Amino acid sequence: MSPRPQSPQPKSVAAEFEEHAPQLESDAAEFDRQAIEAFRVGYPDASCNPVTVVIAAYNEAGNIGAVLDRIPTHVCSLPVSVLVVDDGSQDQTAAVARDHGAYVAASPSNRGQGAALRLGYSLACAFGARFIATTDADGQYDASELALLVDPLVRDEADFVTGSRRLGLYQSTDMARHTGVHVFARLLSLVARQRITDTSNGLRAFKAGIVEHITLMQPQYQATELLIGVIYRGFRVAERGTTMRPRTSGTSKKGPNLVYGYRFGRVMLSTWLRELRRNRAEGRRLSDPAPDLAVGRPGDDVAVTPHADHGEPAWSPDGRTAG
Ligand SMILES: Nc1nc2c(ncn2[C@@H]2O[C@H](COP(=O)(O)OP(=O)(O)OP(=O)(O)O)[C@@H](O)[C@H]2O)c(=O)[nH]1
Ligand SMILES: [Mg+2]
Repeated sequence: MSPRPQSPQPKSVAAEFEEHAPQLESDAAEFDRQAIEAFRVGYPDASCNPVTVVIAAYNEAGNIGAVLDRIPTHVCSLPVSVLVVDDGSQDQTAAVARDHGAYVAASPSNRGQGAALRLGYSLACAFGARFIATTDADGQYDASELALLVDPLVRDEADFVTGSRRLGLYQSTDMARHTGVHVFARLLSLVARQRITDTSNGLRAFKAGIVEHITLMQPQYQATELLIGVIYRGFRVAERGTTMRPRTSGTSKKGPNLVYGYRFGRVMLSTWLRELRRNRAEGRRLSDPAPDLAVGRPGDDVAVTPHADHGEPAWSPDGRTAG
């Protein structure tokens, strides 16, 4: 009698990660290099202002214009640039974003929000941003609150500031979402050994220098990879209460709640294992301080002025320097 075929053992999350990570990284890095080159050709005079808002947008033509119109020209007295990363939208997302004054990095193939943001961070750094902020293209966040997040960076009280719907306002009636946000925040607080109340808020700001110290490999569910990476590198993380509304129009790209929760949890676990191992290999402890960050570049003469007044001027086409 021939032996029964053995069904393959399911791989652990860590094993799956180890197997796919190097390939993903090299392919993605090559894609990013080409996209940065294409951006340079498209915008030969490109230069990012000290605060650069990076927005990943996919099929958001109905929302992106209004989102861009609400981004202030200055945050904490610093001029703002906006960079939209659109990868393969089938609608007019890129054209609308350009019309509303943003730089647009557009590529034909869709890779996911995480890949788009990673490319946006690289571009923002390469073109001179000192503080990178993010928001979403679907109108869920209030860009007038960006100053709340940039202010602790400018004052050097934090390196990374994330919005928190639980400390602010969460206008969702979806109880599963409320529960998910709560549960993931508890889990992350445990492994981070500090209180985190919102692990997936898309409104955030951080010192641009952080980018070179963290590993970003997740093509879609990026929020928790970024947050855990920053915490495990020892950077100072702060939260500020912000507003989160239902999206203005269109549908979520993250799938129904169960799928979203499962994939989000998987990314959280695999990132935690990765960062834990990396710290062990380097002999680092969670409480060790982060590498020094240079805010600004040599020869950069823009003054960083702490600014207590959060009233920001409204967007005006003349005031926008980007695009
Ligand atoms: N460039 C790019 N952007 C994406 C992609 N997927 C999502 N985005 C953008 O990322 C932002 C967040 O995506 P959403 O689908 O709203 O996901 P979410 O806000 O995490 O989840 P919801 O609460 O369900 O809305 C939006 O601005 C999307 O347009 C993608 O594949 N490529
Ligand atoms: Mg959304």
